[in-house]
Amino acid sequence: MSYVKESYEIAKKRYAEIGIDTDKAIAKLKEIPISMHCWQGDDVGGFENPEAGLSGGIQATGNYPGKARTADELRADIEKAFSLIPGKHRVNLHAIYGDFETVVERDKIEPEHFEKWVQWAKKLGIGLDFNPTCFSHPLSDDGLTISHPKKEVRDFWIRHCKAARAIGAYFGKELGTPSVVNYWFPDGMKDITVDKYAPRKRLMEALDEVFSEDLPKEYVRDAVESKLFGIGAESFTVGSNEFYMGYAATRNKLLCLDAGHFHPTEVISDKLSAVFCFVDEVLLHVSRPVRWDSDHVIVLNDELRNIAEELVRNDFLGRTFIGLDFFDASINRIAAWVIGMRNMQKALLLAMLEPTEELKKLETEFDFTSRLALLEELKTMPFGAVWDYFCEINDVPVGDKWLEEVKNYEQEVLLKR
Ligand code: RNT
Ligand code: ZN
Repeated sequence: MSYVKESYEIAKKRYAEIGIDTDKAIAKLKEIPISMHCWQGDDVGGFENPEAGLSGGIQATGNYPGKARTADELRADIEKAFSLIPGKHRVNLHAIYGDFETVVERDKIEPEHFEKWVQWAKKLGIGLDFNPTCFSHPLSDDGLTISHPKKEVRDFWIRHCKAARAIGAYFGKELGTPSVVNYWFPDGMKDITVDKYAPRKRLMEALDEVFSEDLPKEYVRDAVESKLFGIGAESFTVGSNEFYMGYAATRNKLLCLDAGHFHPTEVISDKLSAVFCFVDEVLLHVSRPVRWDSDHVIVLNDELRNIAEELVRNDFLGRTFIGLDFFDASINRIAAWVIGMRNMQKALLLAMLEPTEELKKLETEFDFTSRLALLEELKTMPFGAVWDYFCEINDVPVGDKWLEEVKNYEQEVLLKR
């Protein structure tokens, strides 16, 4: 018996003492797909126009070598990352990541530009999610896109969003699993804004137009994503949290909560139980805010654990689509994916290894002493042994062994680009 299995057997007994079945927890964890965002692989550059840079209130910093320059390279990198992450997951694409042979305007993108992604997803047996790209474009230079005062500009972005939605529906139909299409717009203003109502009304009307066609839920789900501020849009954001909370609730859309899009002491873990009172389904953009940046690689910190706890404790997993959203160009990009994906899974597993019913009972009995004592004792339970075993039985490296593989791939593939 390997020491991983041996440690697991002991851990299993320890958890059994507090009424937790570790075999059940790891079986459940295996069934939770996480949508891995393609854009960590190339710093949100895309393949529409290799010369164009990232703009629109978001910024990738760093110049670590080896980023994917083509869709084929990106697919190879994603496969490498997936080979180091336990379970089966999904890939989240942006509209600028098509296999374009010539320059295709954003309002002219078609399913055919994403056919190669679909063939690839079929080969891997995974689902695909999608996003219109409403930044890094001449028609986003004013800082307003779909809420722009000029009708021609608004109409362009409406056409782009409709085209993206059709591609999502195509993914859903082809792959037999609904594609979550997420709409985020950088629209906002740098300085004191006089009229905040007009752009918000324009955003509302434009979105109603984007969603005017009824598409089957089995193919596509629409999600809307709020933000507090962006670089160059420090004073006003059209698509604020209140705006999209109201929009999602009244239009029966998914609300996308990005962990990096709120005031520094505000956390999405606390919002989930409120949002789920009024909205059926939620998309998560799990991310990590640091100062001005909302997109650092996620680490296993308190907030990540709290998000997972909320999902598990309240049985929200069936109503939640978990996606990641970060982009760090200063470290190996494949490692960034692997660290983030594995951390999300660790957080979920930790939450599944909690005796929630018992804790809830203590809380209803107002026995806050026992609640605190138990929560603190849980922190030193042998979680690591369960996680290692989960990796081992899912044929991915245990512990930091995955890093060796990333370093080899860096030598053999990334540094030759
Ligand atoms: C930006 C939003 C958005 C993007 C991606 C690339 O602040 O979080 O989700 O990060 O669409
Ligand atoms: Zn996001």
